[in-house]
Amino acid sequence: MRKTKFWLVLSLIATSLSIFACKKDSTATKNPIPEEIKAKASTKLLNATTVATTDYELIWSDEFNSNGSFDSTKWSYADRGTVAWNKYMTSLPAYASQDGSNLVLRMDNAVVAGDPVAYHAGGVKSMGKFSMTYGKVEVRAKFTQGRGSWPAIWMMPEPATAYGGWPSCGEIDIMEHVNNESVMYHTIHNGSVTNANGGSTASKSATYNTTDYNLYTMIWSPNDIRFYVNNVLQYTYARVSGGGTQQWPFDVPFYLILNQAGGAGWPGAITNADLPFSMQVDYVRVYKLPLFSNGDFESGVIYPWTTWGGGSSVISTDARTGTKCIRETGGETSIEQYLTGLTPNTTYRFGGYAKVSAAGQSVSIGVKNYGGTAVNATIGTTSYSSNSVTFTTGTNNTTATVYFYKPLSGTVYGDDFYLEKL
Ligand SMILES: [Ca+2]
Ligand SMILES: [Ca+2]
Repeated sequence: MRKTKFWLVLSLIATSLSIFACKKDSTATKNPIPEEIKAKASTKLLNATTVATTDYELIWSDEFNSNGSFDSTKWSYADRGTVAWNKYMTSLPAYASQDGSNLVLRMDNAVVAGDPVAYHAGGVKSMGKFSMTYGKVEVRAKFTQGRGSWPAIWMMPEPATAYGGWPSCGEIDIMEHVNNESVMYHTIHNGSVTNANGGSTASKSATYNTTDYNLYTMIWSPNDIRFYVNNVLQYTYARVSGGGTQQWPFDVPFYLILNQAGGAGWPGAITNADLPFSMQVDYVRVYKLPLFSNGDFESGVIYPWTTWGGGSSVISTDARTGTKCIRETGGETSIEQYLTGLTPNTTYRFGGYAKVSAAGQSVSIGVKNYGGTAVNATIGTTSYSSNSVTFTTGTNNTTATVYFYKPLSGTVYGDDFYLEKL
């Protein structure tokens, strides 16, 4: 579906003039499952009645630690097509197989009897077997460089045309790399950012470790899509209020594609001396978003809360616990967190701790858009005290918005917000 990215050709020419060493490393390193995955049962329980709402829960993964064919319950071959990325795809097992530690996707110019194309490349997709809306995707992978190479880790919608043909349907490119560049790319495609040549204005390059594995992470929430390399945030593509599905077609299921490609489109022609190309994928892990997170602000950022009024910041004084809290100052100010994955017809409690800077001020803890009338509770103490609201989701409601709202002037502080399923 992707088209030639002419917009980058000039920079690619410039890059290719300074040719980096072509890497042909293929040594696999087994990566153990981290303790955080093994112990995904939450250690963050606030009390006996609190559900594990603050952790990412692993919902789908492939560690690729077998030998031979990939797991056909999770993947199928990426089909050969007529566009740049898929014109050399093959279903020959030698181009997409496991080596005991990795999924290995290869590309070379070997002669294949009965299939006289110049190159063969391997790729897999989870279409029809796994797709997701919102969550976190982690892919640990390494790949060779080479003139004409184009490995990619990306996602497409399922069904494909929920919002029309490409690019209106949307595309999430978690990682793409071309040729011998020292950077890889995170890119969003949709009807707003993709131009007639197939290039996108929503694209960001990031350096990566060119000689080893890197961890590519994408966190997709109803508010934005965030891309990380080795746990460092590199690019955020935000939903624009009122932007419609042309700007945000990202509220339907998307499936995963892992492929080695090349020889057409963005990277241009292959230099055969640089073959074979390969990508080794150590694992793919997919998590659902926490119901609620960053209630203690120890992350140092407001995300995934959103703000309005402009007077909100995470500060390193006045914390109730830990070292950080949220401060709201100036006029009318609020932070909100959009919750997804709630259970319909279920009662929850949202609460937290707050204090105001002077007697007579107040701040509200509340919930709205859950299928019932908005509810809130106020705090007006000059030292931290708690309050909470309970709400019961509607028959068809799985979302809600919780907030911490200051209606007037003055300064207030909040910390240790929590969500409980009652
Ligand atoms: Ca592995
Ligand atoms: Ca705190």
